[in-house]
Amino acid sequence: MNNDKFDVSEPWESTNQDWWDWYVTLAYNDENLKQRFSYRLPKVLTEAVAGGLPIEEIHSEYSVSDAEVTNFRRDGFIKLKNVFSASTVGILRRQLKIEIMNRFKTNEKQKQKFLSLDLIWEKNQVIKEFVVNKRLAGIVGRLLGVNAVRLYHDNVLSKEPGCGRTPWHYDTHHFPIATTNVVTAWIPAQAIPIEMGPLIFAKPINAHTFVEHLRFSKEDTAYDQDVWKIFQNRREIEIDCQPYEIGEVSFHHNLSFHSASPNLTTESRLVLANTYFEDGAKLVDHPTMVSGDWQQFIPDTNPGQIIRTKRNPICWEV
Ligand SMILES: O=C(O)CCC(=O)C(=O)O
Ligand SMILES: [Fe+2]
Repeated sequence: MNNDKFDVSEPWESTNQDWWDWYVTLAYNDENLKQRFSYRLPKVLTEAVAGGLPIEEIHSEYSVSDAEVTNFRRDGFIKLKNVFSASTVGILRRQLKIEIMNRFKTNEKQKQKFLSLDLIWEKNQVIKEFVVNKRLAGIVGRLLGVNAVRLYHDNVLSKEPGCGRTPWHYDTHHFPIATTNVVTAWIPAQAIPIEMGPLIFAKPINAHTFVEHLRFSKEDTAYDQDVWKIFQNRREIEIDCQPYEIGEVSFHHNLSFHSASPNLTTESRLVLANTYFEDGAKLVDHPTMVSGDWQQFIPDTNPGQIIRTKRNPICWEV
């Protein structure tokens, strides 16, 4: 990597996997936390399901209450249970696993890495049903109060056993979309106990204003540690670190500050993370390095133009 790549004002010129390899080095990790917890997947996730994917069910409307919308807007995130049934999560998990195994060699998987794949929905029909998904995009639409929602990208995330924390950040850092109406649906493909590395959220949604003055460090864990210190010392801020049940999905706004714990278990923490945004939004004027290789996700679009490519289909509209 040349020095230019460490200038955050420059575009990122490498792959998304390189981006994650670099990004997790910015997280502070407690060296004493090396213990491995054994994790046994329940049968519903390991046994083949007869009858295949319940297409209608997974695209049907999920009812979001007014109180849930209020909580999302106050906190910047919400965790909703039973968005998918356990057997549906089993189908998703099998496909995510196949894609990860196809792409990464076993020795790479053993390196305690944060493995990432994207644009998988274009080649895997089952995963496509979970990405261009009316139920998830509909939840996002109602949480944001908008009329139509497009896909920014899918992300298959496999935090391997022994992989450390994900650094504190908000996604506004990453997404070159000129709107604050952006939400990521984070869909675990198994339950996530605390030891496996659930997402950790700082609430309320304006937690980012307490850390905006901090200098972003692209070489070490200083920024991550500085954010932690401020969040721990401010009475206005509460840290939410809760396990996920099977079928539970979290939705976080692009202003929500979050990180994730290390995976101290013996099993990969498999997640599908889909990011959706309000239809009509434009590409920002100056995409930077922390946006990763965004041109893949928004092809043939110039800074300032409305985003409406084939890779950004409308997934839900009123
Ligand atoms: O999976 C993780 O540890 C982090 C994911 C994340 O930051 C995101 O989906 O916005
Ligand atoms: Fe994030």
